[in-house]
Amino acid sequence: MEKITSLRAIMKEHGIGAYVIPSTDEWRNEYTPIHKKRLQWICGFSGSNGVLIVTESELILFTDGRYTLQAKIELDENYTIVDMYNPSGCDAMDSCKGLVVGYDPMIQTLSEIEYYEKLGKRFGYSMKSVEDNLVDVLMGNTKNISNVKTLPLEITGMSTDDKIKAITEKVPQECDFLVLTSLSSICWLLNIRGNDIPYNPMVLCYMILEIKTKKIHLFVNTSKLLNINNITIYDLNSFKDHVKGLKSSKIAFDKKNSPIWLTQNIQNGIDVEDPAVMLKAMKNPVELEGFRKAHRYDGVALCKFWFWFHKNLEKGFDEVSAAERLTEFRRENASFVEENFSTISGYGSNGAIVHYGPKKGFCKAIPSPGEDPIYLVDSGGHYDCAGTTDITRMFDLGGATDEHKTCYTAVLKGHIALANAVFPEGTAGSHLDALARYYLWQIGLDYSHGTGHGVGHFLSVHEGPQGITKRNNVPLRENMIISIEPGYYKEGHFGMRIENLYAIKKSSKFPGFLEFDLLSMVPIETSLINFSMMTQDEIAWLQSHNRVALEAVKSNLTPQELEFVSNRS
Ligand SMILES: [Mn+2]
Repeated sequence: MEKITSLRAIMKEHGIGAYVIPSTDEWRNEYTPIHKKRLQWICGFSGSNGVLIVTESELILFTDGRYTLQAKIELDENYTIVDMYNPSGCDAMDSCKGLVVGYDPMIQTLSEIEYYEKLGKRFGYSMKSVEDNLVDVLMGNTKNISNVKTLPLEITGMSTDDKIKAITEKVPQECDFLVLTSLSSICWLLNIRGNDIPYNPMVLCYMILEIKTKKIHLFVNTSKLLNINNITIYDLNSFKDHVKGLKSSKIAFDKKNSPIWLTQNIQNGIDVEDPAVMLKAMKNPVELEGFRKAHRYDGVALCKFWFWFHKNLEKGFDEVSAAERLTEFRRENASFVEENFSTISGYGSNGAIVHYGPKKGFCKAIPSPGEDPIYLVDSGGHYDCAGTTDITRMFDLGGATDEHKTCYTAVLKGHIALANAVFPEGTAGSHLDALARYYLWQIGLDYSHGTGHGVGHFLSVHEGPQGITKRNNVPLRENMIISIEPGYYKEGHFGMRIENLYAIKKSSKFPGFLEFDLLSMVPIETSLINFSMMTQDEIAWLQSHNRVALEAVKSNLTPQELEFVSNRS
């Protein structure tokens, strides 16, 4: 409570009665670097999604259903814990009645502050932008040094010069500058990577581009000289002063996705969609080749893990040690860099928790009596060859019931229906989403997450703008990468999800049409299938899928591993 007491004193100095502390950072990272974990530092809550409102007398933590239980364990009785997605959850803002509520404008976006202000009208408080981050004032020195490396053309397939040229063409002619605040956009554009953030090989930075001269001003804390034309490097902390120094120049920036500070401080702003987003979503041939290579490497690791899992069932292990073993198999490949999210290793009822992350000491032993005999593993890796993978498979521990098989088969049929789809150019993910759900719907089942997401090239595993969801209206285009991952979750029992990544390519059958091209190289378990539910075409798809995947990995498997995987698929 000492930290909270000190914070309240600083709040008073700044003339605010409440302060907003989100779990995310200035770049909206889901995985925040350690020195940006302000929420955890101030109160001890370690969940990846939360907002703490500190008033003079109260402490209110908003989080989602994944973390409410964890919050109760990590926080004491002084905290009120609120489920942020519960419709009545915002009633807790009544505690701010009559107060001035401060926030850090580099962390919050315009739409978030508009939402707080809307609630403020209802609950009688007002919002105030506070330039200094008050938690940073207490934490002291929070400067990090970025280890920046540049990627060669053999991996990126496009030089920074060419990328800069391509994006400047997308910025309105009258603009003098373009300000970029998205890490994945900047890292892609400059062909740089780093290790500031867990799971995402990016560097903490901002960028200002002079449109006419194509001069690059990069704000990053590094002592390295970067071999990039036209670049000047500045201290990360000087970004705001530089923007202010541009005064009446015409400055393009993505208003919706940038810190609200830019909207508040740029006099002559022009709202543009971040021009790098669409360009980086459509992979070039070199990037696609990197993806294919990474998927072959990753398939080997998954197949070895699959064999290991079954061979060690008798001895037993747990969800965490299984996830660790999978990482070791990935690490056997010299090109493996790191995982791109924390492995979801869920056995039985834990498989039904969509974002489950096992913790040592709290996870299930495998096998355990009374558990449903299904194991779900969703994981992915970054490889510096370079590519990014994301895959979900289920393993059968033996003794699956008709219900398990019916659900697994419905999920698989949905996956196949979508993966097999041929669709006209201009089709968006929202048009295709129902294909993956159709067979589940016909037996009264569904899943509450999206069906597919874009994937970054050695950046972030979740990348827009495309997606296969009920709401995503971005047309799917050739050379985009997307996941297909329908699932079904029976709370308290089991979870099912079959996920592959695909590249989108021109249809081989019809001009003007597109189709999916398989990237993932991991056979699909067949022992959980109810074959009487499958059509001949579906069986043919599955056989071809498993044959292609096995062919890609077999030379790197031992005879025992190969025999095992062949028998299971
Ligand atoms: Mn995924």
